Amino acid sequence: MPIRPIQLSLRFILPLALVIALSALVLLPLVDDLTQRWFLRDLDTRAHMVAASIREPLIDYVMLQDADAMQDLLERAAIDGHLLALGFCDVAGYLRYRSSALPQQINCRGASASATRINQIALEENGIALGKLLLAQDTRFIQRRSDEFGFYLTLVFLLMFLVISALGAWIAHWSWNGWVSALKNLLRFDTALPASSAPPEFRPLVGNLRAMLHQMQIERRVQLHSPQAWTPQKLRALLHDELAGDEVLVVSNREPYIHERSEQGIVVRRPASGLVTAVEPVMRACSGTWIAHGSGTADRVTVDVHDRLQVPPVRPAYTLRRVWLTNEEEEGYYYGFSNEGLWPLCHIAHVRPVFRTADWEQYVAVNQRFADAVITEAHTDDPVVLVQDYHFALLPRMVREKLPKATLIMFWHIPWPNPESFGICPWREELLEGLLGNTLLGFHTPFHCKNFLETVDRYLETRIEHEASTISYGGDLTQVEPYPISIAWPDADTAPDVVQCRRELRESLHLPQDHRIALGVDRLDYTKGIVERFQAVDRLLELRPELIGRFSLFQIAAPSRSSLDEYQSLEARVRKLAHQINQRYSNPTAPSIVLRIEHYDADQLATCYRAADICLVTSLHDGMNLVAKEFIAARDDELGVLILSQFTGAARELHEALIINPYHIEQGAQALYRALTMPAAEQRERMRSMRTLVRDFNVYRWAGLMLLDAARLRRRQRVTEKIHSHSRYSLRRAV
Ligand code: ADQ
Repeated sequence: MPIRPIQLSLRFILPLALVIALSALVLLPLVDDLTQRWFLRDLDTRAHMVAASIREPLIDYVMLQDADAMQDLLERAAIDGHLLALGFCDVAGYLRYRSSALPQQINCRGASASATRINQIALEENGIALGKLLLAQDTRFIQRRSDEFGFYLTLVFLLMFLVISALGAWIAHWSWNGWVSALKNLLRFDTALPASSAPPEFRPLVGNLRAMLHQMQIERRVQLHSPQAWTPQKLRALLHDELAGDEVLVVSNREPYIHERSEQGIVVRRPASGLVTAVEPVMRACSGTWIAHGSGTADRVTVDVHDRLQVPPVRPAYTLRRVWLTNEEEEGYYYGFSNEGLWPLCHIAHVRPVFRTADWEQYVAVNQRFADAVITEAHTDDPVVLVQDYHFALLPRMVREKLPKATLIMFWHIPWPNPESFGICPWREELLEGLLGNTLLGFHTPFHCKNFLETVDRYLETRIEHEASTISYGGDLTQVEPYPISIAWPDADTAPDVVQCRRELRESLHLPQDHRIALGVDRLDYTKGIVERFQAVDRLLELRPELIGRFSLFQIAAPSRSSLDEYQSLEARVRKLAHQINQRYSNPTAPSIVLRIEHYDADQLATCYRAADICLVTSLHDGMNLVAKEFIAARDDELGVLILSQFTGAARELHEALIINPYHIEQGAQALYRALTMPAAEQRERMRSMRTLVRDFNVYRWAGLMLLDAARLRRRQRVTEKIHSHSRYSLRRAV
């Protein structure tokens, strides 16, 4: 028996032994006393019976004073059992007659001998006292019997102790084994098992235990894969070790390289997209296939007959498979349902979502087109498919139906709203069902995960394990986890000198060299709070007129979704406001707002980040916001101040930024002033801390953690399949 069950048994046995020993100590004298009293009572009864039986002749012989007859009668009566002897005392108290065995010490005044019980029974006839009959009985048998009784009782207690102990030890051992195996099942963390399948005594613990394990798993993941170690090499090694070279496919709407016709011929462009920024380094590391919409004017002429090409153009590392969409499809699926419906639905930015049936139909059809492309591109029946963003909520279930063994990982790059907000979508159930085709569903923050679980709980009949963060629906299990996205840490050696960047930027903008610059870099989108940013600058200059001509906001806004009315009117509003502010604070040295609505390439952006004094991120709602992290990564001089909206996912990580509510214009203005006057030492302290975080928690870690989880889920799925096929096989054999 292992040590633990022995200890456990002793815990039962020792108190039991103590209780039994105490009971014996208390009970044995009591029982002894009781039996003695019973036996004495028996002797008394017997004495009275003997007296009654010889009463008649005794009276006669007393009256006749017949000494011989009397002697004979007493001798005969004394033959019986325990009766030792008899005697007769006359009324004067004189011992007149006695059987021969009556001990000498006994007399009529009550003197007694040891181990002898004396009964004196009065004799009278017709009311006249004749004397007393003395009956002496041997009491030694009482002690003998009492000793025997005590012995047997002790034996019973001992036996009782042994039997109960053995039984207790067996029950303890048996329960221990039961608990241990029940615990083992729970610890195996098979979240597919409902809490109700645990033994009843464990049910209250299941939730806590699973939540604790889940937390431990997350912490272990973070600790084991030390963030510093996350590099493209490490990610490649992980893919090799954990996914054993399994096929990796990425699906996104936006392609990482767009070929455009221009006056100089065909040029390659990198889109301004946080998603592309994040996923591209991952694809470089794992050399899979990226399936995306071919949106460039020269895209068709740069692919092979299978619509594929190798990218990046300079040093190809993976395959880009382009999917073509008609104008009608793009209108309905991309502009309509995705960007007029889902985008405003998920961002609380006070722009109403628009839902049209025709857009929905295109969304379904295009999701099916991309799902078909995944199935065609997959060389195996169990690829790892990384689905990107809200354009493909239906695709995971579509792929799952054709490739049930595939591991589908989806990352939702934008926020997930609360159930009430999401509930206004007419196709909410279909979208949720589609998303639950995923093996793993990732969001930027735990808050978005919580919103998603609550939304599913509200609108679908599913089994949700909140502690484990899993949803079971139609036999599929979806794990929902936060994976805060990040950027690839730039190579410091290739970065241009900060002083040179400052000079170049100021020269290119025709600003004096000591001009203070706050930088804004965004897609031109109403969620980015560009209008609020301009208003903050307006207020700053109003409050601090000494800054006019000495400070400017340089806003680079990449045109985005420009065919939508909402975006067109935003552009008009942004242009108009910039113009008005520049008019208001008109100054010969510099405009207050320098607005460039254009796309910048990565090097140009890096120069701007390094040249600016401040980076201003004022999103009204943002899943993460990579601009904030890019700015920090670019500042190897450890200077510069980040002003960051509290409504970005990034604000949950970058605590050393100046966090503001972008709706509060004065707060924005104050933050700008504080940034402009912040001592270099404070800037360094804040920047250093944020740089450590962004460097360690980089995009390789983001992808690595997702892929690690996917590998774990994949292993579990394979084991489950094996168990199922084994049990099916055993069943067939049995039948
Ligand atoms: P976006 O809404 O596109 O991303 P963001 O995260 O800021 O927002 O990424 C924008 C990217 O585009 C950055 O890499 C930036 O450098 C680039 N960019 C912006 N303006 C540019 C310009 N004028 N020229 C060139 N490049 C420009 C979505 C979500 C975010 C989430 C990302 C990643 O809305 O919340 O952080 O996906 O998941």
